[in-house]
Amino acid sequence: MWKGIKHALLLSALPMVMASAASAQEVTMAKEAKEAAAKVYFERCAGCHGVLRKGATGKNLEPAASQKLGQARLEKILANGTEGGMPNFDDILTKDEITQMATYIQTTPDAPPEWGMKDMLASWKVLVPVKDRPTKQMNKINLKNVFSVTLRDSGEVALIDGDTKAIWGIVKTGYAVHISRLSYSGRYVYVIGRDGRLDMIDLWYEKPTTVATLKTGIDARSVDTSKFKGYEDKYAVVGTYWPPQYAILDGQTLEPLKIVSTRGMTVDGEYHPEPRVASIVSSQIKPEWVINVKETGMIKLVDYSDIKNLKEVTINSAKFLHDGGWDASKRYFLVAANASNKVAVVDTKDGKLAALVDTKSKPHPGRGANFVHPKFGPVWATSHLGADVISLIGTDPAKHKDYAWKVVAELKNHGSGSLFVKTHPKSKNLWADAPLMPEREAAESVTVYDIANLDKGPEVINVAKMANLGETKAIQRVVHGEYNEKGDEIWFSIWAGKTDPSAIVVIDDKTRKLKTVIKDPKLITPTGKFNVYNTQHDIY
Ligand code: DHE
Repeated sequence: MWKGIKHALLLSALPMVMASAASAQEVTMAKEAKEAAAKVYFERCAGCHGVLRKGATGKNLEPAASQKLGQARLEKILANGTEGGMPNFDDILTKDEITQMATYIQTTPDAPPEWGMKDMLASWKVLVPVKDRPTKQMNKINLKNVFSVTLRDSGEVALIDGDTKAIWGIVKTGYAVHISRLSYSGRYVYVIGRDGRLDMIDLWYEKPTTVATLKTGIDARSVDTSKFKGYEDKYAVVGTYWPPQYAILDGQTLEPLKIVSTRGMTVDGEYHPEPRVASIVSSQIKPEWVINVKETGMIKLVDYSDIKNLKEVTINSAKFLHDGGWDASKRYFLVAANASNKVAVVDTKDGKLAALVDTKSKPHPGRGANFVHPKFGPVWATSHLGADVISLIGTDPAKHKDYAWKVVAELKNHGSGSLFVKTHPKSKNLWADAPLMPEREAAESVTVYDIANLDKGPEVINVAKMANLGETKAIQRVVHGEYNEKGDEIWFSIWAGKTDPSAIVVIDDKTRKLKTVIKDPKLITPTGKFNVYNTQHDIY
């Protein structure tokens, strides 16, 4: 029954999995209340705590753990959040929803159904066959400077012309759509929804047009494409949270070709039933994807040159793997193992773990930020969910051996609760947000450093004020900096409530002054922004 519904997850009617601990009491809820809470849990909580509530970025919420905290304490945590990065939900959920959720997480979790090849094939639609698609670009847009912008709560992406700042098109996508990635050629945008729906948008039409769609699972976060010479635009790969697996797809039509389960043993040697696929990146030096499995702490190097006889190298790292990016040379991939307070470094040339680097609490880099430090040489930066620190890690073992794979400097961020850092090869600035801070001023601001003069300290800029949207009850969280193609503008999203006005603030990178504010009633809860050229070429 999960198959037909995208996000109304009717957990209560499914068979129970085993009770998690003998000490836990059986907490029950009325069917309707449980269904409503299960839906909210899936939409708001499962990402961090897992469908089976075994914990990852968030804590274990199986009954034995949650019942120890008890109803009143759980309600308080849900309403106010915690210093450890759990957001406050009092401006998102009603009081009743918070009460229900506190009860729901004391009940026994239920396992959703599987999603295999038959389900995928039944959901697969090629809306425009390859032979009927344009053979040349049919619009005059500078495609390299288009931004695919997640409109989180409307389940859409806005394709914005980065030159004119006009919305070129708005395309319906999956539920609470998460990220966009580009085909090697830059022609196709692949957009993954949290409900596992993948949409493939062709930028060669007069208006951006969805040419194929596929439901890849029930819960998903990541997608990428094949980028190695000879495989350009050939494959796409999607990682799902539920079921825990990845699927290799035809890059032109999204036909599912192969599904690989990620269930198995953790780095501690224990079986995990829900090892979710977190970030995926595509190598340009080998026909290979780096697939990061959150709960097991295993990093898979998947060779796609022969998908019938698929070769996987499995690298032990640390738990729980989340997001990450390439170093400037694109040989090393750095990924946050956020619950271990570490960044794992994979050497994709040698197919080995290069290092596990200790960081402050819960690193969260997005794709990170690469620049040349005046003293330490090439470094990659991450900010943190659990600390007001931006860590710089040396990435050049050839010429700066003493600094490689060490935190060489820690810069102060204006808050913890940070999600993304950003710079650009042509920029002199390093930016960091802190949207999950419970305090309005911090969540609405960003920190910016002059890379050549880091000792000078940061400037903290209130970006929400620049947008001038007026007062809203919800915090106008400033999230996810993304550069334009030239690297002379940085764009930030203003992420408030679903019915609040939203905007994208475009800042002149050189002067750090407002350039323009993109406002439109159709820009509903913009969050991630993916510049075509920078995403296509992994520039960050
Ligand atoms: Fe994300 C990237 C998972 C919540 C915005 N997010 C990622 C990636 C993963 C992930 C695994 C890496 C994908 C890749 O590179 O292949 N995100 C999760 C969660 O599990 C989590 C914590 C909870 C959830 O329920 O989903 C979560 N993420 C959020 C948000 O609430 C954010 C801030 C707003 C939104 O739109 O949902 C958000 N996540 C993003 C963005 C990226 C991302 C913008 C891509 C960053 C980049 O620059 O590449």
